[in-house]
Amino acid sequence: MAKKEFGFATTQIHAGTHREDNGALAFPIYATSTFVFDNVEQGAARFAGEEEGYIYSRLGNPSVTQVEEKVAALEGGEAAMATASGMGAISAALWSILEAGDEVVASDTLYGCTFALLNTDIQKFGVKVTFVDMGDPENVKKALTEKTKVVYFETPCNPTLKIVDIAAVSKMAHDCNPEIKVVVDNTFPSPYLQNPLKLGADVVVCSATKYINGHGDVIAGFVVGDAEYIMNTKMTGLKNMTGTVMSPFSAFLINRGLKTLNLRMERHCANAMKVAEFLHDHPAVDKVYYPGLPDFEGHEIAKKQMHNGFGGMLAMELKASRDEVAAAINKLQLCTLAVSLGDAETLVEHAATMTHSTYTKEELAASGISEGLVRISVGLEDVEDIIDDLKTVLDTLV
Ligand code: 3LM
Repeated sequence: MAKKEFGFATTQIHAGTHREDNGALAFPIYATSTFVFDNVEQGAARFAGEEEGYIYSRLGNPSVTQVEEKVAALEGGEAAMATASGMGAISAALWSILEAGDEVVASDTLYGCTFALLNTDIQKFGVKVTFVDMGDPENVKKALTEKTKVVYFETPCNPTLKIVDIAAVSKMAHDCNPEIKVVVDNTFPSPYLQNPLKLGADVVVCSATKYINGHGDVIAGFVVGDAEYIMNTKMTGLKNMTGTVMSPFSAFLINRGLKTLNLRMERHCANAMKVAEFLHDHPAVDKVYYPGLPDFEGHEIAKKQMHNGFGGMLAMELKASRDEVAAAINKLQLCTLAVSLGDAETLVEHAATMTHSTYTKEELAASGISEGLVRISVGLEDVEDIIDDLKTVLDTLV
């Protein structure tokens, strides 16, 4: 693409595009595991890093490079690394920074598998993790030590939508030690709504399974950061430690999905705001978690750092027992009972027994994830139809 800096919509369509010799408009799927060398000298030069060019698709593939360049441009990072899943991105990002004896300060409210990785699996290798409520940045300050290498959080958090002040936490971490990597999971907002790197964070990780792809047909992830960190993470975290590379077919689908990211996010945000307002006023609903509601804790910070809207994710607590909640959501007709998020379809799930079943009862309570919390990924359907479906079910609880 030309050097001029384009707007978001132009970037999501054109960044990373290298027209191939045959002129195909859609970027091809390079379904190949390996690449042919002209001679032994060329192969050796590529392995030695003395000549640019592809070697083997675990180390790089043109279809994958293309979406890496696109996502780096959308997040405002120097470089990106594509992975086979969001968890692949998170684990590769962390494995390549941490070693035994290091410490992580992590948010207490995280996607369930990320929590499991930090709460159990990574600790087997001698890494200490301290979980804090990052709704108050002062808690981060108190937890930092000279051994802290990573500060890790999501914002809005999964599933309570708690907001963490990216600029404040990044400054606190870097004031303590400029070498600390502040790693932010940007899955919920997507790069259209929030760019943590521009707010002081060092690394963005995300599940591209969600809004980035947007069509519920891919599992994928990205890590974005400065060129040196991404090169190191590719060479260690991805190539050697996890091997969780993105397939060329997933890259093709993600490239296609990304071309409409801003349009989809605008509709997700508009629909979610209307659903949140409806739920807020419904007598069966005890509490609505949506950063766009003026009475939501964290609304002012969300307004500051989510520059294009408050996203498509919300959660609610009902004035009903856990069993009544389950019976009610079983009756939904249009809204679909499924985990995951960011798809065209509205998806509803019960966090405590599904996405966050990796938390014990006590850990759920400590993180403010109530047993009755129902999470909704508001889709792209006509919002009146989504609200009608929810109303029919909620009215039975009044
Ligand atoms: C979910 N979340 O329904 P993959 N970071 C965040 C996420 O929400 C997720 C990941 C990383 C859900 C998946 S639960 C079995 C389904 C904030 C995933 C991990 O590896 O691409 O699934 O991303 O909340």
